[in-house]
Amino acid sequence: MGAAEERLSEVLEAFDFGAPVVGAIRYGQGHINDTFCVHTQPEDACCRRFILQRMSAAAFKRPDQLMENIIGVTEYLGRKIRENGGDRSREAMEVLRPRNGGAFYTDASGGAWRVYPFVEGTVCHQSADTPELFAASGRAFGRFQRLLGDYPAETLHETIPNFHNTEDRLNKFRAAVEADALGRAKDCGPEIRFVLDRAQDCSAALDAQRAGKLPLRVTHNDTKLNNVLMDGTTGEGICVIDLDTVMPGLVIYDFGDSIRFGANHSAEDERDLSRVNLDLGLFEAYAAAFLEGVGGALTEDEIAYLPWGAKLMTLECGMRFLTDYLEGDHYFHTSRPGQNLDRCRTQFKLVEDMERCWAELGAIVARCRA
Ligand code: ADP
Ligand code: GN1
Ligand code: MG
Repeated sequence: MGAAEERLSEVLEAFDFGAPVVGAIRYGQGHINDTFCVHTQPEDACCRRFILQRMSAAAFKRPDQLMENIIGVTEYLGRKIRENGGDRSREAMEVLRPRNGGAFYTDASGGAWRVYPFVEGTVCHQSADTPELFAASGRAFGRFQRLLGDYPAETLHETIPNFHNTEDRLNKFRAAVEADALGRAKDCGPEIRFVLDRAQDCSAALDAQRAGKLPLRVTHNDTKLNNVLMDGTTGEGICVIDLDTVMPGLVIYDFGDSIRFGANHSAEDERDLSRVNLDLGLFEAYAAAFLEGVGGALTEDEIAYLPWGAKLMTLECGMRFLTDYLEGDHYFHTSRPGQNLDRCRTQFKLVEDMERCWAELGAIVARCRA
């Protein structure tokens, strides 16, 4: 498909931004889509910005279905936010349709592009420097969950089939080790063993779901700290973004993915593993705030399984990074060789920390519930 930059001028022409475009630059730190910030200059107002994204063809096979989900969810959230007296333009994403009237634009080489107005006055954090900040993200993701509590789940397309099916992720991982397409398996023997030693764990949430303990809800499924925009002045969580994977799922996935990314003080690709440590204070701050945001909607079993959500999302994500490393880094964006293996190692270090503090994680969740 080629570099996204090569298509930019064609794509910028396809949208009416309401004012002349001054420029478009690469933006953000997402691992999946090609994201640009578009600057426009209205005649009698200050610069207006937009987010322009080429949706990842490796991740999303059906951009039409993906955008149908996003339009459905953003319009629904918009209505709810207005009903609650909120500010629709800041608290929910909005899709700016291309001139041809569809939900997205397909470029001459088949790339699928969409535009959102930039949510101004917000900050996107890459790490949770304080418990207050992390708690604010937890309240926002919890509220997101609550607002979508009545969303008609059956209308949502599965944008990535089996996205958090950890058993399926394990099978795909085993296949990648078996194929060893680039001869990289020899560099990651301990990491491969780490996963195989935890094969049983990969069924923990699915077993509970099959036993009727964990209900399907409409979940975000990608609740990293950098997928929520925080108010630049008050620090509160304003707008949940990156809605590509809003699908039916388990609430423990949304809790767990936030913990995986945010409840430590190191980067996801940190090479010095002595710096990668689960922070129980951050875990507690997030758990309390997430439960507050959800507002009493969770069952006892869902709350009891929150630590499993944290461990499973971390193990699964490490396994996904390792699978991508073995397959030649075709899914997650990388900026240096070995980055996916480094990412995998940080995740497994956090899994070890969770295993060591397992009883404490349960006690913290019980405390937050009380
Ligand atoms: P990816 O799936 O690649 O992670 P995201 O949709 O999360 O892509 O976007 C990447 C980054 O772009 C976000 O982390 C955020 O910094 C920024 N971003 C996305 N949408 C908006 C928006 N509407 N307003 C402001 N910033 C945004
Ligand atoms: C990706 O899109 P982004 O960067 O917010 C990925 C998540 C992973 C995460 C790891 C659609 O999230 O599932 O947990 O990277 N998103 C998709 O950082 O695969
Ligand atoms: Mg993102």
